[in-house]
Amino acid sequence: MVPKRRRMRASAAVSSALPSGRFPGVALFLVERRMGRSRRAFLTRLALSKGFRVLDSYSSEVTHVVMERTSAEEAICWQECAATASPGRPHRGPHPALLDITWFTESMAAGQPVPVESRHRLEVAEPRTGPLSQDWIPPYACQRPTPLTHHNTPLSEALDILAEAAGFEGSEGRCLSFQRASAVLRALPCPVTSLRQLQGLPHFGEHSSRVVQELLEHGTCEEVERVRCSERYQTMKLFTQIFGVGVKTANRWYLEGLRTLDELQEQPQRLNRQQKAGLQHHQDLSTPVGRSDAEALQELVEAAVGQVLPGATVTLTGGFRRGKMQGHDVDFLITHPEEGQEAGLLPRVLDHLQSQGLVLYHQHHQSHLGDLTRLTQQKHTMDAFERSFCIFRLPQPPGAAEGEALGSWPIWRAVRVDLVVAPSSQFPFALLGWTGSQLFERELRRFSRKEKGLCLNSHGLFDPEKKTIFHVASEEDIFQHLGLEYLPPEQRNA
Ligand code: DCP
Ligand code: MG
Repeated sequence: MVPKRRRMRASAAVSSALPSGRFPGVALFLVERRMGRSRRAFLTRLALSKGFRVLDSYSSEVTHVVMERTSAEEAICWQECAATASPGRPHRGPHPALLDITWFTESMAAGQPVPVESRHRLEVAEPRTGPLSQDWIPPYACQRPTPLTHHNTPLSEALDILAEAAGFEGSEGRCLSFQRASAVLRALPCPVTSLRQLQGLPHFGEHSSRVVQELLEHGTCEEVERVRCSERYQTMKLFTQIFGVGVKTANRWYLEGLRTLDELQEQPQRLNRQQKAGLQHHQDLSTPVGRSDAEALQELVEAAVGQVLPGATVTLTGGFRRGKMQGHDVDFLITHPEEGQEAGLLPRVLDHLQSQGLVLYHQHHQSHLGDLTRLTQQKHTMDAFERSFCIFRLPQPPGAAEGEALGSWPIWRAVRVDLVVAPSSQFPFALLGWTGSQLFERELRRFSRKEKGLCLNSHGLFDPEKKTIFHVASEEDIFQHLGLEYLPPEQRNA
């Protein structure tokens, strides 16, 4: 591993390079995949020393993309993915040349960019219609970038419905199979237009392939439509969307003949405190929370945390950290640089928020941290951090609701907020665990266990053979320990 200080020096060198370099009209981008981080940093310094301009990230300014040990098909896939990953920055003018490292080494030896010849180029003449390279679509979602917007939304949404319905029936295996197939579709660099493209892709069994085939041939899938319209699916969806109601409770109510929220309201004896609050604010809580609301909440939580424990930090996690514009709740992770200072923080923060009239409901859970070795081996989805599941009363600025009449805007809305507190040594693991997506997290843990023999959760990474715990300073360190290429949060939308 390249020490952090050296890594920072390399990227600082990139950013501070002269905008034009010695060769105007030439801007290099070196692709880290296959090349590796340290070699990329080395080659970057070499090129800068020769007066080349090297860009740190892929953008419309790049003229020469340099890759190592990469096939022409992979290069095209990479370019499509890179273009998807920076959607706001379409390429003006011609696409950059996709080049093998030989062009780079010859240019370095010559001290100037050598003319691009066809032997340097990594380009395929025909657009792809055949199977997508399995090498490019590895089986675990944590091994491949998954952007928020992708090329196969109607297909993945259909599989998501079948996954959700299987979850409602308690068929975890079937649910995961559909989720994994859907996640593969989200990671593809192009739209699937023929069944042949699915050949050899991971997680495409007979059932998921049949659904895709029907959608490609008829534009709709009979099974998906049947499920979507069924009373069972619709009721289970309605009930599980209530704060505090899981699949088991929803199923019991369904079997007892309940179908509507009104019927639940009439039977308050069935509901616990959390579910009562969930029903009371159901209309607001089933309306997606926007990014501006999440940012307003962050300011409120930061102010309260800053009052109670100066120096503590508040990080937005969950879907919003992955770049989503909307979510069903807002997730925050709180820590303090001095380990131990954060203990027992939440009751004081909530008192402060409550005194401002900002809390409609909260349910505090104490931490049960204790021995880290034991904690890192826990398989439960729930972690042992101190946390609070809350409903906040968020003041609304005028103009927040669509089509509102002047002077009649809603003064506040209810929003679901999760507050979690982690000690600083566990913060990178907690951040990784709370950023999601849920499938991404599952796959990351499965990859750690099956491929590396390591136990990963939101508290740490443990080697059960050597009985050692890994100490890390960042999410990047965790990916590195697992031998995975780092994926920023926006690429974890599996
Ligand atoms: N999480 C998890 N396993 C769970 C629940 C949550 O790994 N069973 C992690 C991953 C999630 C994160 O916590 O991304 C936050 O949980 P949310 O349910 O809030 O999920 P998102 O924030 O991703 O979705 P939304 O935008 O709907 O809030
Ligand atoms: Mg969330």
